[in-house]
Amino acid sequence: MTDKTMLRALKGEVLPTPPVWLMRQAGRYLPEYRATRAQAGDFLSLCYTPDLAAEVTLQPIRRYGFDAAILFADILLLPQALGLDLWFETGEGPRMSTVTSMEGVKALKGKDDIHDKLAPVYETCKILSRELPKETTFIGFAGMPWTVATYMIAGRGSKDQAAAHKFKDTDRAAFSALIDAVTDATIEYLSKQVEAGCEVVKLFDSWAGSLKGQDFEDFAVAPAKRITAELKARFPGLPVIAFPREAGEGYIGFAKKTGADCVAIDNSVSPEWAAANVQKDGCVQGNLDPSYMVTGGQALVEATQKVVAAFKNGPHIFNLGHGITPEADPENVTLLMETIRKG
Ligand code: 1CP
Repeated sequence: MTDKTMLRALKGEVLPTPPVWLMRQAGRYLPEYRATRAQAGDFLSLCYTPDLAAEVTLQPIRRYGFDAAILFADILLLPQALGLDLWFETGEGPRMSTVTSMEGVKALKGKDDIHDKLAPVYETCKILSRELPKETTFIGFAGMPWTVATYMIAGRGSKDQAAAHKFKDTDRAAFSALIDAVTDATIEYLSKQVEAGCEVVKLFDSWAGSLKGQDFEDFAVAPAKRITAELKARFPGLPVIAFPREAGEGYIGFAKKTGADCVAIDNSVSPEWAAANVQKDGCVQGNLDPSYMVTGGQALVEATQKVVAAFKNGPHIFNLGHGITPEADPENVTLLMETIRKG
């Protein structure tokens, strides 16, 4: 049996204190992150410079002793490797060239032609698998096809994913071909991360909540199932965490339907609801509201205790319901860790 608490929870063990890490734990709320990002020059250079990407991955582990580290990269590197242009507008967010037709899908690179561009990411994985503390679990990740496709279709982030819904509803064949192309490439990308030392993979479907009914089954559940099955065939025993964010009722049965070992839960549902409806099938991760990391105080302590208590009878990995924000106070993360670890 491993002494890595996160791997134990993923195997279904109920631990006296849940393992903990935070989405976006390497990020702008940390002064040391801002310094390394300045050294890199810009965000994409940081992602593609293995020594610096490894350094920012390690920073929150050194500061807080989280039980897991997540590879520093971004879900949008994969579409870039598939041939799209990607850049970040200062203060606004990602921008990329778009795919809006079958011709556009056909013009993408093949699933086996992505690795030259992504080689620095695999190098970051190799550095981290050597340098992480022995008790720290190393998580690789990718965006899920629907979420990645929303950026490829709109060329940017959007609140309602309207452009992607329009493409899906007007040219289902081309849209499905795009989802298949991203699914195939994601399997190859994650396989290389695992070969380079990642011990767990997390599938981020940040915009799954806008898929309803059969669309949720076809474009959130089915790709997660295919990616999970193929990775587990290649790497028997590899734990997979799925995060169909804001899926609501869609969280129910998601692990069984996809084969994922753990379902990450956002904070739009209560931990009590998630314990009763999702944790009954296995490990869950979540789901403190990230805003407590900004506001702190006794409210943070009580909300944290409430999450820990709600999930204490089953396998649980403590996390936020979404990424920690740049406005978070690093001291509040210290308070969070003290609250969880003193039990
Ligand atoms: O200015 C900066 O330093 C860039 C901010 C930033 C960071 C720190 C971006 C831009 N990406 C990242 C790293 C990142 N992104 C990680 C690794 C680090 C960690 O978790 O500690 C991961 C796992 C992601 C995943 C990611 N990127 C998602 C899925 C998770 C989620 O937050 O929902 C998404 C949707 C993205 C796209 C993206 N990248 C960056 C931004 C600002 C965005 C969101 C754009 C939008 O709102 O649509």
